[in-house]
Amino acid sequence: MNIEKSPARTELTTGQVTGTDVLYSRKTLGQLAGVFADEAARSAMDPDTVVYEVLSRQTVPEGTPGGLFFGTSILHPGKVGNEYFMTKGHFHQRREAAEYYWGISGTGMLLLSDEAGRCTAQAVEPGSLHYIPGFTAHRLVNTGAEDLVVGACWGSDAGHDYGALAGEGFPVRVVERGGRAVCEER
Ligand code: M6P
Ligand code: ZN
Repeated sequence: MNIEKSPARTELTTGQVTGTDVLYSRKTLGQLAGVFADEAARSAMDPDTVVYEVLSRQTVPEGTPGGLFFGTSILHPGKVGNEYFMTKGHFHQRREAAEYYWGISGTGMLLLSDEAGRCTAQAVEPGSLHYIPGFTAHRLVNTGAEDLVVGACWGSDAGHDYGALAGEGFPVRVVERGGRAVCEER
């Protein structure tokens, strides 16, 4: 039997994903209206500023039961007002679907919120491993001066529900106070 070369790669130090079925997406400040607390500060910034990029490998169509997706999020350093750059964050459409995140480089926080709005924060650093249980919204925050690079693996039928966070958002925000990152509850 022929031993095949793997059809895709992930670089362990950079999180880059290459090969077949790799998708790329990015979110700019202009696409993140309503996500940061200080909307005036956000709209005064260059809307083309890239906040984060996502590389993912999706070998089956979105929604396929039982499959897995693999991805890397690259969250750039920065702030809107005193709030650190962060991902939009989401619940899964299929609420019970869990996910793994792991830190590749940089430092930050993973915010987790259950459906009752009970929030916890986990420190993200190279090698940190984060099990995100079902029924739990998740968002990454870059509190460092370099890119925060985080790997992810989630179910192909998990889906994304951004709407549930669109109103009040996460019950906690990560802001800089006196030169350090603090989590402030609403
Ligand atoms: C990770 C995964 C993806 C997610 C991406 C960006 O790579 O959780 O499913 O889309 O982060 O996060 P968000 O969808 O919250 O913008
Ligand atoms: Zn997810």
